[in-house]
Parts: sequence; C-alpha cells; structure tokens
Amino acid sequence: MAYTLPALPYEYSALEPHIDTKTMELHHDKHHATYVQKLNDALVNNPDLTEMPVTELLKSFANLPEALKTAVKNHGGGHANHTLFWEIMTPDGSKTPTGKLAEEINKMCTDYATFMSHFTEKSLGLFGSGWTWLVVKADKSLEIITLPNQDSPYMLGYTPIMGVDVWEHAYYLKYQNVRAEYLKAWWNLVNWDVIAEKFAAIS
Ligand code: MN3
Repeated sequence: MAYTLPALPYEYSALEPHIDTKTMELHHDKHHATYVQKLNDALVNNPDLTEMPVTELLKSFANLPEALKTAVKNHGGGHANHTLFWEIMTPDGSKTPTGKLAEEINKMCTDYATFMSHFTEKSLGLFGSGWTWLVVKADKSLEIITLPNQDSPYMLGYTPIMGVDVWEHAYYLKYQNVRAEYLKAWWNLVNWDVIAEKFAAIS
C-alpha cells in the first residue's frame, strides 16, 4: 500500500494570522504531497517497505538497501516531519506544557521561558534548510536538536514529539527572510496537549 498525504486536522486558514492560508495550502498540498509522491516513486519496487508506517521505515534506515537511502532520508523524512508538524499546531490548544512533560522541560531548561529561548536560538542558528526538534532519547530524557534538510530524528534513534520547520517555504510568503518573526508567531500555535500525549505514550 502506498503512503498517503494526511489531511490537515484543521482548515487551511485556521492558523491565521500567524501562518497564512496561502502558505498552508502550498506547504501541505504541494510540498508535503511531493514528499509523499517521491517516496512512493522510490519504493515502487519494494511494496514490503511501504507496509511499514513511515516512522518505522525511518527507524530501520540503517538496514535499508543503499540504493533507497537517499530517497527515504529526503522524502520519507519529509513525509514524517510534516505529518508531525501539522499535528503539533493548533489555534486553540494549551499554550504551555503541563504535567510530567512540563517537569521534564523544566529539568532541562529551568522554566518554559528559557526553553522557548533556547529552542528559538537554535532555530535561528540553523544555517540553510532544516528543522529544530524536541526529542525523547532512549533514557526518556528530552533534548533540543537541529537537523539539516529533512533528516529525521528517528534515524538517530530519537523520538520527535515537537518540531518547527525552518525551511524558507514554511514562512517566506508572509515573513520573507525574517525567520525570527515567523518563530515568534509560531509559538502561539504550539499544541501542548498533543505533545503531552505523544510524550506520555513513550515515557
Ligand atoms: Mn516544509
């Protein structure tokens, strides 16, 4: 079975004014759809692999045939990364972490404001295209990491529970080159309810 583009869990306009409708349409219907299409194209002769959820495909990256690795890294990563990105944004979820997740974030960064500031600094410091991730490591501790392009934290054995896309296609129409303004607006959309559920599921 081929991979499919998941529908957005809200309207294209739902994240206005922080992320504009046109950007959401292009980002989901063109960019994300292309990752799905190219992943399916690359795996057309390996239908056994497409039986796996894309996150499992990325976890098993090291064992994949060499000829498929670049496509899985770029397009499988792109598919998984964007799927998570849509899920962890919302116009109306909890605006701050709660419960055990909040405790772990505070253990790592003292408090939520410091966490936001570290996460934002890393995102601003990422040269070129990539993502900043909040990941859960094997020992269940949290870490903020950046990865280039569409590289997936799953390839490193980490579980991403939150991330921000800092490719220019994520913000250029509204914010042009000003990544800092996009990030400042993006914090208004982070869905801490969903992220807490993801954390609870693996910790
Ligand atoms: Mn993107």
